Parts: sequence; C-alpha cells; structure tokens
Amino acid sequence: MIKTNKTKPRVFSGVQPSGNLHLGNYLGAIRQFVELQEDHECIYCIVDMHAITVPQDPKALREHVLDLASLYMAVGIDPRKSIIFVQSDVPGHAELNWILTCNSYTGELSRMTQFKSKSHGKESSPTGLFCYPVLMAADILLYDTDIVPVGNDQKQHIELCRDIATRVNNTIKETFVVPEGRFMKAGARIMALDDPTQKMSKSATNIHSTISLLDQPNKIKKSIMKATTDSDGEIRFDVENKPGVSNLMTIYSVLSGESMADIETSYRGKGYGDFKKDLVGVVQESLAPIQARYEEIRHSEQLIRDLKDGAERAGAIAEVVMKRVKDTFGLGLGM
Ligand code: ATP
Ligand code: LTN
Repeated sequence: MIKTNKTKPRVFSGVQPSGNLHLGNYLGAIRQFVELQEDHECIYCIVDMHAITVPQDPKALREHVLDLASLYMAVGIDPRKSIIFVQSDVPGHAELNWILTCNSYTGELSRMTQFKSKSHGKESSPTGLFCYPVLMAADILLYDTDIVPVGNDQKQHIELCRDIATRVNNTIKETFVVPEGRFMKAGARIMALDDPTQKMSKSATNIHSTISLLDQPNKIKKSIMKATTDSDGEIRFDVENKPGVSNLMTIYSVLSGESMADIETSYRGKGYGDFKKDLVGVVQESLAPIQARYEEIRHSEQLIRDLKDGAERAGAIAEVVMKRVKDTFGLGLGM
C-alpha cells in the first residue's frame, strides 16, 4: 500500500478551456463536481496544456481559462472547499507526462477512439493529439487520485490511465494509486440538438447544436424549438427509436428532477411544441442564477487570488508524489 496523507477520498477532474461550457459538459461532468466536494477532497483543473493539442490563439486561451474558472465557481464549486487551478501552473503535470510517455505504447494509444475521430481523414496529426491521453493520465496520477468524475466519452482514457498505473506498479515498483472513473447515469451523454446521433460538443459548427451555459434566453429558445425530433409525435423515452425526443427528455428530467415516467404522463396527448416550450422554461430558469454569479466572479480580483492559491495547494500535493515517482525510476539525485 502506498502511504498518502489523505483524510478523505481524493477526486480529480479537468476540463479544457476551449470555449464556453455547454449543457453536455454541465450535466455529464461538472454537476458531479459540485456534489462531490461535500465529502471528498476535490481538485478541479483547467487543462490548458490539453487545449494546445489543437492550435489556439494565445490571448484568447488566457481569456478562456478565466472564463472556465469563473464558470466552475458559478455552478457552485467553492474554492474554499475544493482546489481550482490551471494545469500549466503546476510543473509536475509536464514532468510526469514524460515519464508516463516512456511507459505507454503506440499500440494502446492508437486504439483511442477520440484520437481516431480527431485525426480522421488527415495524413498527419500533432503528436500532442496522439499523446493526449498520457497527459490526462499524468494529471490524475500526480495527485494519488481515487475518483475521476467525467462524462461517458472519457471511459477509454480512464482505462488507459489505470493500465499505465498498474503496469508501473507491477513491473517496476508500487508507485501509483489506481483511480476509478465515476460516470453519471442520467445525462452522462447529452447529444447535439441538431443531430442526436452525435454528442453535444464545443467544436460544433452549427450554433443551434449546443446550448452554452452562458446562452441568452432567446438563443436557448431558438435552439430548443429547432431541435431535431421525429414524426410520430409521442413524448416517450426510447433512445434507440426516438433519439432526439429522448435527448430533450433527459435534459428536462435532469434539470427539473422529474422522472421520465412523470414526464411521459404529463405530456400524454400533447405535442412536441408544448413539451419544447416547457423545456425552454426549465433550461432558462436553471441557467439564469449561474449566469448572474458568473458576471460577479469573472472580472473580480478574487478570481486570480483563488487560482494562485489553488496552484500552490495543488503543487504541494504534486511535489510529494513526484518525489516518489522519481525515486521509482531513479531520476535526479533523490534529494
Ligand atoms: P469537444 O466537444 O471539443 O471534444 P468537449 O465538449 O467534449 O470538447 P471537454 O473539455 O473535452 O469538452 O469535456 C469536459 C467534460 O464534459 C468531460 O468530462 C466530458 O466527458 C464531458 N462532456 C463533454 N461533452 C459531453 C456531452 N455531450 N455529454 C455529456 N458529457 C460531456
Ligand atoms: N480529456 C478530458 C479532460 C481532462 C481530464 C483530465 C478529465 C484532461 N485531464 C484528468 C479528468 C481527469 C475531457 O474531458 N475531454
């Protein structure tokens, strides 16, 4: 057993600062972050080094980091309960990334579906995109993490992280805590409003495909009213045959707390128009308080102070783990 000084199970997760968060990010991942902070030691990271696996405008990247930090806090992550920090502010991420790169295989990385879809049709892709899951494993293992709350789409990356950790533990020396993924059931995968066979994504080109947490009431209304459904007119949860309606019902259910059965009963005999109109209200009411808090936080000096403090607290944990890792591999002078 590795000796750690944790008093509660430790949670780590990260989100890329690549544009505003959407409902998929919120319902699939970040909502869990808020719940977990009550009885876990939580570390939430803004993964700017992952963001540069695709080209970024440097000025915009810095702004996006602050946007995301403010959104983290606006949805209810409390910097006094949890650690919130920017990945590149703690050098251990890059250091451990290299060590894990030397302990992972091109074969296993080639099987990652995210890499396959992001590099699809291109003759060559940035090496960073290929190694993206190794950096993610470094993020997690750097903090002796027990639990990683993420959306369903990250399952394969979590498995890879566990494989790398177990391999080092078994073949070299017991060094890493092997983490567990925590995936939300309802809402773990929110689909694009214009194409319910694709996940809702920040990189979508059609603005009505996603709902950003900062969307204005009019935009929310337009996107939902335009959402793809089907022609049978019945409000029934059936992901296979009615993916569009089922996706809208998931959003309704998770935000309102009503069960699918209750929703089906209330809308029996009514049309999609009525249901969509009510969903617009549910989404607008859920996002309004988040947006109001966001405005208060985004340009406050406290935001920067909280992020600096978060990096210091994260760095202190990372330093202890990095010393253990360097000892395992015989790196440095062992001081
Ligand atoms: P992109 O769409 O550009 O790949 P993204 O929207 O997936 O980016 P990330 O920063 O990669 O954003 O994801 C942040 C978190 O949100 C992850 O835990 C991810 O699993 C989750 N997530 C992203 N999209 C969805 C979705 N449509 N439904 C549920 N969870 C999601
Ligand atoms: N790849 C993740 C973001 C991420 C992450 C992490 C999530 C980077 N490092 C560590 C959990 C733990 C994604 O959500 N797309």
